[in-house]
Amino acid sequence: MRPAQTVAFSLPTPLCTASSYASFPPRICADNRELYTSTRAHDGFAAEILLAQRQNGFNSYHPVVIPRCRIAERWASSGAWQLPGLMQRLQAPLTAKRSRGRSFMYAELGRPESLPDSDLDAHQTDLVTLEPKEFSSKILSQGTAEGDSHYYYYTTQVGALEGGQLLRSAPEWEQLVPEAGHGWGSMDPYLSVWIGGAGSTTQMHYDVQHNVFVQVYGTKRFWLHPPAEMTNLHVFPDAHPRARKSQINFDRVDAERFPFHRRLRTPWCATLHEGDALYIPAFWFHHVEAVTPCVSLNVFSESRLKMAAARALMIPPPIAPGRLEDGSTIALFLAALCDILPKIGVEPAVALDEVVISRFKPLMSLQGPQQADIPFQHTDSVERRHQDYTRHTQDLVEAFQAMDNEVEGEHGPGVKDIVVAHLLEMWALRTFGAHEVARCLAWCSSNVK
Ligand SMILES: O=C(O)CCC(=O)C(=O)O
Repeated sequence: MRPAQTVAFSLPTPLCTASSYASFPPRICADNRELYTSTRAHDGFAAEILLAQRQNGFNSYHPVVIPRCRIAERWASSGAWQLPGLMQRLQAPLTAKRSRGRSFMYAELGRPESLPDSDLDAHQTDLVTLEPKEFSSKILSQGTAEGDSHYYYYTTQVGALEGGQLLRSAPEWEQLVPEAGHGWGSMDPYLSVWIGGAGSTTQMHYDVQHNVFVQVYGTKRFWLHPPAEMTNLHVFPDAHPRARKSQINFDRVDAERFPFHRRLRTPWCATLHEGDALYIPAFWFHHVEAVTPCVSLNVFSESRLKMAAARALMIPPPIAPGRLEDGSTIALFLAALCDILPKIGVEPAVALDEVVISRFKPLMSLQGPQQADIPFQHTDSVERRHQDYTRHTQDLVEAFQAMDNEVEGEHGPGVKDIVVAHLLEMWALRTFGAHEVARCLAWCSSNVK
């Protein structure tokens, strides 16, 4: 068998120049140090982030670095969040992730209807319980001759540490919420801590919450891609335990398995030093590398954009559940997609093709007998059963309009692509079951006109 073709990882150095994107961050206003005072813009968005974005020529749906952010600087300089001070404050043992490789890719296990995690070997981690001092010495020696050849990572919600004492020691964290008005979302904002050694990476992924990330000890580097790069990043399917993460190993890209990788544009880069903060809007992809041993804190908070997307994803599948093998249900399913999708500006053939090649083909071979064994029955009976999807269409148009209202500038279509991929998979799953999603969408992609 021919070995997989590999190409070297092509992440640029920070502040990349030869790029179709501008360098990141091109300009930061030096006097923008009062991040998150009580000031809010008229729509409740933190005025200081908007200010930093405007001063950089970014729109409001764009990541921005706030160097020497007031809260971050206070935390970094107090010593309480520096590695030695933090380890002293922790009494209880920590349960950390341990890996032979440097890449940490979190999986949500035990979800009721999920695809098998076929790539376990590549990202195998186990959990180890260590005394804080022991953990600290492991991450400080990580990658050196004294190290034990493993990589260690610890992350948790700060509220879970020492009976909530650490959270109470940093009450200003609540100011790190970009959109005001708790209560309109389904999730309360929370503060998390991330502690790891030099070289560890967190795999490229997006979150549906806004993220304000603060560096309190050491140096961390981020690579960011806008939502429109979803297809090129070959994201795991939504029913997969590693949903939202890229399937690509960026240390050794398999160009044959991930054909869209070559279309990927140069990412934005941001290097955070102690006292710097980074705002990552919901749905922006980010890949993170600890340049040195690091302690970071971040606040995830609800985004109106996620609420708008959730509205689209609550719309049920257009047809009743059925068996893939009976042939007429899948034909009906495809007919419904062809009716509904164009009304929200989506070309069914393109959307199906991209979802299958980008998300499913790298995981499993979808060619050959798998597709042929579904009898195609686009007969009169299908035409007769073809329903009126006006309600579905109206609901989707409204939900997409709500998303448009939240995203300023050119990134709206990228968020919609993510939601459409999710919707196609969710409808396929609820119509045919988790184990048939790949076959259903591959069949639709091959038979759509
Ligand atoms: O700092 C890290 O390693 C990961 C942080 C991250 O993925 C996040 O804040 O979403």
